[in-house]
Amino acid sequence: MNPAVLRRLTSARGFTLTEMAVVLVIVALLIASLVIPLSAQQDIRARQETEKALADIREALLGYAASHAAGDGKPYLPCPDTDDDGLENRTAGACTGGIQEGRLPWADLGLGRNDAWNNRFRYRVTAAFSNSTAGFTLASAGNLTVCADSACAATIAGNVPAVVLSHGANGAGAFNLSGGTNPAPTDANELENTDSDDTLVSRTSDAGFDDLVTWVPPTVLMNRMITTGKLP
Ligand SMILES: [Ca+2]
Ligand SMILES: [Ca+2]
Repeated sequence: MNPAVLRRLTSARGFTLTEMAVVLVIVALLIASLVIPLSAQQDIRARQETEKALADIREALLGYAASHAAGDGKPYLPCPDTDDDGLENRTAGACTGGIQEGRLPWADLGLGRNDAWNNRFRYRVTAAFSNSTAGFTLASAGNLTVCADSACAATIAGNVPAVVLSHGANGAGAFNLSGGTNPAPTDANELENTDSDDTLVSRTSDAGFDDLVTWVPPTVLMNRMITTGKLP
């Protein structure tokens, strides 16, 4: 064979092999992405969507405090919604019946109606922060504690005024769209988020725990009240 032609053929074959290698890598990557089960991909998307919603809800609660003045001119946070109409339940300034935990009052906040698994967000607020007769001051202290587990050996956040959470993909203990409540969780850490007390759990999801939790840190709330001129 003519050496020039042979050289061309050889170089052409080399180029093809390089190209093939690139194609193989791309195909391998595509196969790898398909190997992650569709359900897992959907779950990841749902968690991301719900995390984003919780971040928006936290901002909305700060905005609510900045735009609502109690009878004494001080700011206050909303009461929970206890009858599934999206509106807070308040009587004579205080949360109706002294109930400080229920659904997030999504209609009052203009967002956060459901999480990605079609359950309501749960909301708990400290009474000293939710009174529309006497609002809160810079000296007010939240009484909620966010812990790393139900034993609460490690506190993640203390003196928290308000907590919002999604019960995650398993939806255990969540307020559902039928106005009722899903069966209670069996996991001890998840149970801590349904027992209507002042201790709540936020942790990386594991076999039993998949709740997504956010809260209004007292420092952030107070800073926002000062910068918006609501509190001296
Ligand atoms: Ca859960
Ligand atoms: Ca609890």
